[in-house]
Amino acid sequence: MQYFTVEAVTPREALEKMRRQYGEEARILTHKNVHRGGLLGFFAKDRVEITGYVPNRAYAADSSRTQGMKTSAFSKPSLTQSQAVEEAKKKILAEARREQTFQQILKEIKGLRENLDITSVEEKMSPGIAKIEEIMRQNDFSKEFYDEIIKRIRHEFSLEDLENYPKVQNSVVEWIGEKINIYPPLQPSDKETKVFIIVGPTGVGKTTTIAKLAAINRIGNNHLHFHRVKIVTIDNYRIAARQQIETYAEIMKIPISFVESRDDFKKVLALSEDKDLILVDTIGKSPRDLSKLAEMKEILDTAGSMSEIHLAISATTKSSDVDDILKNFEPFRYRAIILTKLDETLRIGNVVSVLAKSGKPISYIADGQGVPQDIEEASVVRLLMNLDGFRIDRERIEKIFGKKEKVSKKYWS
Ligand SMILES: Nc1nc2c(ncn2[C@@H]2O[C@H](COP(=O)(O)OP(=O)(O)O)[C@@H](O)[C@H]2O)c(=O)[nH]1
Ligand SMILES: [Mg+2]
Repeated sequence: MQYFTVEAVTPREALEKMRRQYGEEARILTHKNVHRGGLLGFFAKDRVEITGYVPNRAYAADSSRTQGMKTSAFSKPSLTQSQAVEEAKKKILAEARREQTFQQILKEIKGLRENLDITSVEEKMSPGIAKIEEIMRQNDFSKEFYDEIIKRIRHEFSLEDLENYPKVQNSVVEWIGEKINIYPPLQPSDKETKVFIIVGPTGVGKTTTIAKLAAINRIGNNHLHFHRVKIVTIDNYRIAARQQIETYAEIMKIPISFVESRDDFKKVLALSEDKDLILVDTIGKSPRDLSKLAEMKEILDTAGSMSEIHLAISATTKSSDVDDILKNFEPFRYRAIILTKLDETLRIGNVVSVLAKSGKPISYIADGQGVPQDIEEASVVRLLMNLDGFRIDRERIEKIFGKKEKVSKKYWS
């Protein structure tokens, strides 16, 4: 007995192939469609597979003709033959079972693929999500940041609600707001002298911000203002860039001291006990000059617990640089970020993404070169208003995050 498997594209071709190879006596046992090729069943081609056998010619031919009687007396060969057929059946059944398992797996993969297709259909069906992603990208939010927001949309919105774009947008703006941390502004204290220090890269607006803070806290009409303000400039690079701040101090009639070393600073602090606010400007070259930064830190440490350090960062800085700056200045243990030059960019996603990740709060926002009007206490509302592409419902976010007015209004009206 000879078993065979024949495969072809069509049933007719398979049959012809079987006849050609195994003759007229070939018998078919199974006949099925199979998938061939492709990857995990994808792109597979359908083919026809025939399995069968050719009866043993010695028995078949002989028994039917010349040795008819003899053969009938020989039960053994016919038994062997039926055993063989049984075996063939078993083999084919086992094969079929394997095939069944394979088909099952194929079915599951197909199901998986269909699920995937459904997801992409869902994505296609909610242009709202695509639009949110696009706007967030335009605002320079990091991928990590907007992926999280989109995940949250998917999680919290029903398919029906997803159709309501204004609603989705309002929630997204609110969630971005939740990620922004705010540090409270300077408050005078009866008991002690406050030392407010600004560090940060060159050119971000530290000196300008010190002048603005001096002005709004010294001569603004806010009843909470400090009465005795002093400016100290620490210049451990000995760059002697004094004129800019000296001019401001002169106009505002605020005393100013220049300090180059730890001892200098100690002396100035000791002589300033009568002041209730000391604003400290620092001069640096490159934040990568770590030895100079270490020296600066040593000088600033002199102020000890009286002091709080804020790090100035320009809103125009790209996110990888913001990340570097946050790290380089980490030894200063700054409490908060002063965000400068907000007027120079419509994209604040970069800074918001990095700050959200680091958890650092923002204390002040500077949005122009004007001293003193272009500064305000940081507020979530102010930052959200700066987002580009979203229609911001100001009343709503003020209800959630608190109303904030421009400082110039608060101090100068
Ligand atoms: N557009 C804009 N320019 C600013 C702002 N703050 C400071 N500047 C300008 O940035 C430049 C550097 O400022 P400066 O205070 O000297 O930076 P510093 O090196 O950090 O002390 C100056 O031309 C400032 O007028 C701001 O909020 N917006
Ligand atoms: Mg400066």
